[in-house]
Amino acid sequence: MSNSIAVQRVSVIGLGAMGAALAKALLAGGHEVTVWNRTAARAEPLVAEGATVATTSAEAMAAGDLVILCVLDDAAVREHVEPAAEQLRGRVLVNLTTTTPEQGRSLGRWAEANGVELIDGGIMAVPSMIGGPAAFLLYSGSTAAFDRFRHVLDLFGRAEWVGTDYGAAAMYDLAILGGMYSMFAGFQQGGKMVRTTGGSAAHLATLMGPFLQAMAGMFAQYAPGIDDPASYVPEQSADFTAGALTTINTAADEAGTPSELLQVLLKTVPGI
Ligand code: FVH
Repeated sequence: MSNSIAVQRVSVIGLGAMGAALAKALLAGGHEVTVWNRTAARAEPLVAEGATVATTSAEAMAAGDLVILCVLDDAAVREHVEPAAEQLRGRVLVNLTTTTPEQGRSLGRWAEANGVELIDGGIMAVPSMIGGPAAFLLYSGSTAAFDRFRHVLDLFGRAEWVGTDYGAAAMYDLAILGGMYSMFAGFQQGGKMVRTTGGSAAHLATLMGPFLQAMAGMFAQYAPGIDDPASYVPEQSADFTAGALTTINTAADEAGTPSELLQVLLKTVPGI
């Protein structure tokens, strides 16, 4: 390991598929890693790679200057964090568990009341991507803590700071996932439609994929319509968009593959 990067004492609580990948990245980065998991056997492969295992989650928290939580949900986070206020005081807690923004803010209030510096995070990767070039993670909350430990967090994937609102990382995370699920719902609907003409979803995938990639390149052009609608001049009018969606909706009805999704999309056209 390079002398320019200080070795940190990092604890990882939760060794499911994602927590184990995070712990491995920390070990590969040369840090002193303490781990804990509710089902103890899941810690064994990491101990073989050099991690120290703690016998309780509170013991693991006390062992790290940086404490990373990656458990199932907010309820599991609170179950382990609240009784360990003493062990966490003065430490930096990074919660990479998926939660809602309000749950992130509530944990932020708890952290401030208990002398804990909180960074709330969202992981935009699957476990096999951790540490690779395509992974990025969203962080919000304590700027000082983020600046202090950014070099460690960068081991997981590109660290993207989104603001001091403890709920911001979760909001960006869920916004991105919402876009992803909308895209898959559109592909599902399109696949049903082309099959009525003797086509296939497999063929559609080869056409829709590159087209949507090109369309995603236009997000930046559309962003002012949301950030500053008063001064935004759309490339295509609301009437054009509503007309296109009406035609798609009619085609779906004619094909016997009607979709509430298309009707909902029509309702999202501004001014229609
Ligand atoms: N896996 C993924 O692709 C996604 C990518 C985006 C972010 N998510 C979030 O990461 C959190 C953990 O996900 P995971 O993939 O590691 O999930 P599992 O493999 O199912 O492991 C769950 C771990 O949580 C532990 N756990 C559950 N309940 C409790 C509890 N009450 N107390 C302590 N630990 C608990 C569980 O322990 P065990 O079942 O092994 O004893 C696992 O360590 C999650 O928020 C994703 O949304 C991953």
